[in-house]
Amino acid sequence: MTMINRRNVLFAGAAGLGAGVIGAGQAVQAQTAAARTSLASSSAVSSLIPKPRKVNYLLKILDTDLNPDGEKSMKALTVNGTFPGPEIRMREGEMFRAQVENHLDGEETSIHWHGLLLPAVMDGVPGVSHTAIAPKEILVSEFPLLQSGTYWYHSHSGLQEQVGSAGPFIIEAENEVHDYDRDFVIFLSDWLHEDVESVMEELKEGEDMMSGMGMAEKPDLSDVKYPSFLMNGKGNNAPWSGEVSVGEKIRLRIIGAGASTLFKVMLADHKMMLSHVDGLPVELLEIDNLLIGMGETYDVIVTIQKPGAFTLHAMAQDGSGQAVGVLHTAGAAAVADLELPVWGPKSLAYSDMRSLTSTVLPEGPLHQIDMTLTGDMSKYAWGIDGKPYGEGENYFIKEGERVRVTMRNETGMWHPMHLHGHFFRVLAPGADADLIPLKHTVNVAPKETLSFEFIADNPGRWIFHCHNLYHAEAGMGRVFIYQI
Ligand SMILES: [Cu+2]
Repeated sequence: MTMINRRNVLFAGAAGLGAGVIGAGQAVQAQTAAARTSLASSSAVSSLIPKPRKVNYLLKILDTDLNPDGEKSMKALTVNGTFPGPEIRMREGEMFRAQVENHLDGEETSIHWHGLLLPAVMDGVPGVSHTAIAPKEILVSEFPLLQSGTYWYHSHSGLQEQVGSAGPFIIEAENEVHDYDRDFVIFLSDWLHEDVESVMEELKEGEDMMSGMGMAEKPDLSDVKYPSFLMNGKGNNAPWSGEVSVGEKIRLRIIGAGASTLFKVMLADHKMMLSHVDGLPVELLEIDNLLIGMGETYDVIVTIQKPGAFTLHAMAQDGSGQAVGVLHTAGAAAVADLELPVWGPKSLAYSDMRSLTSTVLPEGPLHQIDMTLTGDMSKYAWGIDGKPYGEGENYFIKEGERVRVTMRNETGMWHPMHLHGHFFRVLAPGADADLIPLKHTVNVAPKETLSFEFIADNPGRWIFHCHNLYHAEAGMGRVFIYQI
């Protein structure tokens, strides 16, 4: 009591007298006490703020020899020595930290977190969000997980994704909407028996030969003829399998990780209930099969109907082959049926999918962007509006705008167009306009015109590109740049 009274008196006296020497000293003392108080209280508060669990993943990009189909050992580029790379499994709301190390010999690399809502500088795209990771260098990224669902990661440097630099990224939901007992990740990819750079060269060389011969544009289902398709990194010589029980509800987290292959997927003897689209939950929808483009993810829930072994078929869209896996009950041999299946009548369409709540965008100024997806197999000059990435105009948008993009695909191929850092509404004809599910990748069919819209709410620079790796490498991409 005595101390406080004396200090108050002295302080009051100093204030009354002006900046006297003694008074000033006392004032400093008082301010220091106040600062201590406020520091003490802020640390008391911060100790009350819940700290999200932070998990670090050490991801080493390595030169590795792989032989996933048992036919030929190939020089691959892996994350931690395996293909697919390690499964990242986190929970919604946690902090994700990745330490990506480039152990390659003289080659740059990168890792992009596909479908994640993150700060632009963490997006992992050389030349857009940051510079490439040089040999012997480390890039640390850290961001909170604002969403849940099935995603993946892959290199965003050249053609590295084709040769193994990719893996699943699963974020379990705080509150799961749809009931299931267990999940399996189904990572679908295509695999080469020749050097990927020479495949790209062959595609480009086809150009001169074909244009020289005056060949007209032909319909194209695929760019590259693949010797093998893989499910969870396994070929048909030793397919992936998972053991299940009758009555069990199995969630299949299907990831379209082909470099240039769309897959048609079905499970023998079972209907599939579509449950999630590009990571996010949707209304359950019963289907027989679905087409998944590069960069898309679909989750389906299947209820195991009877004892036995059931082949999960993922046929390359051009019919040139399939990846297979087996769900089997105990005691049933995990033997895959390598015949192509009867697909069943109900195929998934964008217009069928319904989100759980309205996705109608808030009112706001509309920024319309029109683009034409251009190119053909004979010239192999894929681009937008006839120009490749780096030559065409980028798209300048402003935070808060409602952006609508209309893509006119004048080519004979599918283009799964992927926008980083955002989810959008695909304005598919016939869709329930209120309940259009949010996606980050939209598969545009040959000769189709399709629009999507989103609110510009994640400032920075974001790449938008075809997720056919060879089309992207040839130049089918642009950057969305937020202007201030
Ligand atoms: Cu494309």
